Amino acid sequence: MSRGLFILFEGCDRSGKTTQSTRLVQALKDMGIKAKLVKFPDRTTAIGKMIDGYLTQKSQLSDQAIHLLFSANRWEAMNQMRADLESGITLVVDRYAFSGVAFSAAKRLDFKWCKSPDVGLIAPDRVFFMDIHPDDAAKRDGYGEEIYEKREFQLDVRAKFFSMMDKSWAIIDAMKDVDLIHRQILLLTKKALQAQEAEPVPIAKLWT
Ligand code: DGP
Ligand code: NA
Ligand code: NA
Repeated sequence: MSRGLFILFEGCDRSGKTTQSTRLVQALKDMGIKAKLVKFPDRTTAIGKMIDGYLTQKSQLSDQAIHLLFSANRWEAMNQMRADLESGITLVVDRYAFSGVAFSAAKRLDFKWCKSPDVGLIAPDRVFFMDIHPDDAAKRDGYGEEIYEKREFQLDVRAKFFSMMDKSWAIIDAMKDVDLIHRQILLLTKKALQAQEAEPVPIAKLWT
């Protein structure tokens, strides 16, 4: 049995990642493919609760401390994610280490320093970047409730994401119709699954 794929959604806030990742998992399951949704930050763990307190502005933490907590929140999920991939489950992940670097580097923390705690995490096989201009994102429901939802900052975050892209990334126009985006993403995911079937690639690690 072949391993599952690690499909990642990244993007600025309110770009539709949660909607699209949820729909993708459902579509894969409907096709009889084992799939699971994973969301970062995972606010349910002890570390995740500290992150939630920071994001909702109930507590304060230094830029470095929150950066390391976000990374730890990914590391604490690694064993389960590896086990799932090895057992043939395709993981659809909503945010990951690229968010970690983009958000902290946008605060002017050193780019290399930002990457270092996430070195060695499982690498995604395919990344969908939900691209939205922060001016358009700001018009969406609930915008501005959390600490990072400010225009200038999101512009910086978007630029940082662009600086990290490689050929495993696809830029998705997040302003398009929700169903259209879903079909585009499903098609790209099917292609990735077929490619993995034809020529299996082992699980890789980040930034090595
Ligand atoms: P979300 O639950 O996807 O809306 O994410 C919450 C906020 O946290 C959002 O503004 C993006 C930000 N974020 C996600 N991951 C990280 C990370 O690893 N580091 C930092 N600094 N921010 C992150
Ligand atoms: Na958000
Ligand atoms: Na989201």
